[in-house]
Amino acid sequence: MSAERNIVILTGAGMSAESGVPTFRGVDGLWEGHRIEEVASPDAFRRNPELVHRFYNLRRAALNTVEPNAGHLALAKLEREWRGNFLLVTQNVDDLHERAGSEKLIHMHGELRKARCECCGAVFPWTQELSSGTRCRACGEIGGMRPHIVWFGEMPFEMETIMNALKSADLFLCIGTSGMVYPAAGFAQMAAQNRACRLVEFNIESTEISRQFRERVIGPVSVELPKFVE
Ligand code: BV8
Repeated sequence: MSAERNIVILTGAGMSAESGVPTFRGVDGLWEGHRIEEVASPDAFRRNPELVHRFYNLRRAALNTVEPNAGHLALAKLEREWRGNFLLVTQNVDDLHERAGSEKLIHMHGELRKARCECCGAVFPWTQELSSGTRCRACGEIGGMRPHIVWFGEMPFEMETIMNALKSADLFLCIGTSGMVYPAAGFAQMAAQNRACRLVEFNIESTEISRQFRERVIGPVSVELPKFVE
């Protein structure tokens, strides 16, 4: 592996595509005829909570039918063998990285397998359905429970930790993301401010941010990541 010391990895929906988790733009960003940006938003939740609950209940249930792929396993192996600072930031809300063994992991857009109470702020591991009638186990209120997911217009989680890691990264891997959603789409530019940082993009096609990478690996993550990690 490389001589670099501090690695930051960003993954997107392309990481889980070969596990059977549909990407966002692969279905041209539509779900049951709705634009995903319209469903994954606080306004949509206020307007039609049951539509939004259904969107996430279906995706949460689907997690029981998918498995990590060789790309997830390669990143977990890289973390075990890495001697410097290691941080894996995922935009994905599935649990495939942790099921593959990744530990130094930030879910910047939240997690399908967690729920949050808007009344008291408590966050719970969550595997079953959520609805407007779900009572909060902490404060007992009904109507405040929501998916612990970052919607469009909401601040992603642990941004300070991510920014600090990017500032000192000398290796940045950008994997399976179309580079269309900010602030994640701006991470390559931030890493590149350290001129000594090596940036590598892994994707099956060109993206909105490909021009920011001197190194690009074209191919599916399940093939290319195990080769890169060897
Ligand atoms: C924020 C959780 C501010 C939900 C998600 C106008 C211009 C610029 C920015 C904006 C703008 N208007 C609004 C914004 C900001 C907005 C944004 O960026 N909008 C976009 C649409 C323009 N961003 C936000 O709102 C963010 N918050 O800015 O907050 C703020 C500041 C202060 C205080 C308060 C607030 C929040 C964004 C988070 C939204 N939530 N996820 C859910 O999942 O249901 S985003 C969601 O979409 C995903 O998490 C993911 O991040 C994104 C999809 O992107 P990708 O992961 O890249 O997936 P995609 O399908 O697009 O691409 C897949 C790629 O994989 C492809 O390139 C494909 O080629 C590749 N691939 C496929 N198969 C493989 C593969 N690669 C390798 N191997 C394979 N086998």
